[in-house]
Amino acid sequence: MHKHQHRVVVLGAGILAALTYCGARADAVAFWHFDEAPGATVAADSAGTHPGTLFGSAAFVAGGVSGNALSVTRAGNGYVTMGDYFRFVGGDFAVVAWARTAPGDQTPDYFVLAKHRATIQQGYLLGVNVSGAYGAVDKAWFYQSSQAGGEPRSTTSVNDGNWHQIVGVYRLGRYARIFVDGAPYEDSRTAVFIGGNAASFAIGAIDFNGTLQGYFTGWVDEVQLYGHFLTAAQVQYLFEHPSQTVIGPLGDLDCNGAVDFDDINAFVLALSDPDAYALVYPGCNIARADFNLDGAVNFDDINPFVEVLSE
Ligand SMILES: [Ca+2]
Ligand SMILES: [Ca+2]
Repeated sequence: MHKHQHRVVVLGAGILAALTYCGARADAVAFWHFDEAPGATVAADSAGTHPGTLFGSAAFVAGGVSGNALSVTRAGNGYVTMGDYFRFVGGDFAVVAWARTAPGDQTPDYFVLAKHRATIQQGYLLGVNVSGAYGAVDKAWFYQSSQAGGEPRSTTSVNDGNWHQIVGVYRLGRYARIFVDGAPYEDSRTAVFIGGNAASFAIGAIDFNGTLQGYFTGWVDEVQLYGHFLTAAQVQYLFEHPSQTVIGPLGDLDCNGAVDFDDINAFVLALSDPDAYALVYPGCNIARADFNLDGAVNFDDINPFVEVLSE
């Protein structure tokens, strides 16, 4: 690894000019803005092909973190479901949501989003407050098919009545992390293998043996799913730009779906000779080398790239 790091720095010194790219493509697999008008019953997916259907008390309301938002109540069995998609078994993924509760609401078993069948250790979810031995009062947590205690928990309290960005990032064989309101991450746990299940993916509900039940009272907005990890800088960017998306996975410069040492040569080529990079890796997005998200691929991206490889 030291040898590889050395090569990055030395070959990177050959850069003559910084490359500026444009038109970065959105790589989210799903994105629900919940900007529909009050009275509508379907939430459009602006990034993919999985609209959500509103049930019970679920409704579009004004006052979201960006445009309108989704309002649900547990008493009214309100939730939105997209069906059995987004299992994210055997790979990296990230879930991004904005949520808001009434001030001081410590009701247990609040689920902002979930792909989980109750009582079976599989799937994933973003929770608020406690749920059995999982989670913590006032805090957000990211369930990753682990036993209690294996779920990263936020340090920030998220039930103060304000909007909070809650992000779970999962890297297979590495870590599961939770972010609240941008970078840095607030907790990190060893990744557990995500167990697949047939539960419907839902906002504000979890599955009980095939039947969804509303388990959140509050507001949810700008929910995004990614089939790759997000960096802390990307989470921070989304915190500052809730209605936008980011690309990824950053660092996969040879476009084989993994971010590892095999990307070092391609990264060096992207930095030193963008035209040659485009020829060698046709169809690959060179913006995956822009780790600090400043619109340029240059020296400043080397250290964050090395960090992603090593952590
Ligand atoms: Ca919105
Ligand atoms: Ca950059």
